[in-house]
Amino acid sequence: AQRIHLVLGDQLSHSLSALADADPKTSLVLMAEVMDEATYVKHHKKKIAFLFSAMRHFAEELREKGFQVRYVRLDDPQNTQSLKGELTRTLAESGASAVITTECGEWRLAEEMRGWETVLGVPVEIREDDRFLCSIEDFRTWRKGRKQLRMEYFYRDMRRRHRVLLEGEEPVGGKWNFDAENRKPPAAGLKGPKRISHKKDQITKAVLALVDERFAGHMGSLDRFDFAVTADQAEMELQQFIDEILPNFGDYQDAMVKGEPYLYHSLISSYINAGLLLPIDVIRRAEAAWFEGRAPLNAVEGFIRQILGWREYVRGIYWTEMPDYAGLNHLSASRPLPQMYWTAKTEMACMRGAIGDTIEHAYSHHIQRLMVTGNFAMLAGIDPAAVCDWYLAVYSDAYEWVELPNTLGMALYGDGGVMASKPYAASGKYIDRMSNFCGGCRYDPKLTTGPKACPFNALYWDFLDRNTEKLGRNPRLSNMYATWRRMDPFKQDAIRKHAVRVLETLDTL
Ligand code: FAD
Ligand code: DLZ
Ligand code: SF4
Repeated sequence: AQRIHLVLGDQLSHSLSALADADPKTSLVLMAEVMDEATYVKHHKKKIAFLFSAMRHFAEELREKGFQVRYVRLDDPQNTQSLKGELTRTLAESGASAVITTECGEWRLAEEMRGWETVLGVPVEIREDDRFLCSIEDFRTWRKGRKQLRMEYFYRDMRRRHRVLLEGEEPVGGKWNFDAENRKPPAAGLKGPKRISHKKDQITKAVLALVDERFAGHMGSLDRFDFAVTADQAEMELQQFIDEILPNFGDYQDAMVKGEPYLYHSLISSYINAGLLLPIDVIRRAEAAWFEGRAPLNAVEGFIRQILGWREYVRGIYWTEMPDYAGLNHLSASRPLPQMYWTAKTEMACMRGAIGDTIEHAYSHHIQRLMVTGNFAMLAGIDPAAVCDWYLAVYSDAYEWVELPNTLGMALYGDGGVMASKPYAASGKYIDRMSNFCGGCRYDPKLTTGPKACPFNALYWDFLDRNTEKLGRNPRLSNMYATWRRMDPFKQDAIRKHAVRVLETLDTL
């Protein structure tokens, strides 16, 4: 072979730029399962199993298309366990004289890649990842000169640029954003539809055995493994979503129900992020469902906004803010991550539910990530680096380009307002309104102090009080600060004291 085309674990798309000119005669496609990538954080077992199985299936598909593929398994005795090591070995054994790849999703690896040409001694071409709908350069241009970055304006530009849900130059339905119609609390007895569980083939079974053996100390169990591991299977899930689930997506986007990890969410983030589905295809399918009258606009617009808006926006923020972004800690939070994040052992029913889903499925839906585990970490002043490492490890869709802005910026306000115009801080009252967790909880969302008080409540006021200097002038918090200031000083004092007790006993809540 003359050229090596390196395909990473989250680049499993046949249209990948690194494969654009791959030629069965002169190209060698390299894919490698390596400990470096599997352990830079302790990824959830299901995340590793999903990726390894999807990688092995993708390699098979490439072989069927006639490509030469060198696929290095984790337990291959020759495996150097690093991407650089595997490239070095492959170059030496194949005599190839160039490497081609697609830009990767994390700064740490992108930095390393910039040095590969020197280390490997051959040209290394790093191509743009054109599966995204906004290039990093376009995002840089978009944000230039803007004092405040807001997703909404970026999203409108993306709608126009890709001509999505437009009538001439205007948004269909007369509004760009139907978010106000996407905040229904769950109706009593709300249950999500039954999801597809894919049959495990020999490849998946072998991967599950490997992961079970090699990653025993990582979070999660492999007992039930339902993931799609090929583009065809991911397509089945997308089809089910568009036909049966999307019509309700809008209404229940922010709802939380005990024992219902998925509700009306799409579960496609792991597939889009790994390359099994392309964002533009997903968007067009949802758009068609509206044009054909199969789903209401608040659902379709809300869903498209997540993918064409938020997903591209956070990626742009990541690459234009890194590397400093990862070290930001605007609220100087420094407490260690409570043990409950690893065990789900807590009497707080909402935390037990959200973390329990995470341990079981390597998934928890957006509002649980943001308003339960994220909100709690922010209110309790947990060290953002520890929180970000947790999110990066435990979700099957987590790569730093998407995890970091969502966690540090959106959930923790650790970037001081680059991502969000105010902290997404909320007390137990919000969780009580949007979920049915509180009914089965040892704590009471209506109480702020005393042994039965919901820990979110005192922490909420204490968080505002503690951070007055940094947050007190934010106009979007002025009502809350006014309420706090009007409160009887004895009550304020009792709340502060209760918050201290909560913070001292985080591991026993
Ligand atoms: P749906 O609710 O069905 O949404 C549809 C799609 O929109 C998703 O598949 C995803 O591709 C996209 N999307 C929705 N919200 C976001 C968002 N905020 N940012 C980027 N894309 C979005 N998403 C990840 O893909 N990887 C992560 O590591 C990740 N970490 C997060 C950490 C925190 C603290 C928070 C608050 C959110 C995080 N998200 C992350 C965003 C979001 O929670 C997930 O994309 C979503 O829960 C995935 O489930 P779904 O496919 O069922 O999504
Ligand atoms: C997440 C992950 C894991 C667990 N394992 C591998 C691997 O063995 N080989 C590989 O090429 N990629 C893996 N990945 C995905 C990479 O970590 C991902 O490509 C980078 O973090 C950049 O996004
Ligand atoms: Fe969560 Fe508080 Fe409700 Fe318990 S009472 S479920 S801790 S919000």
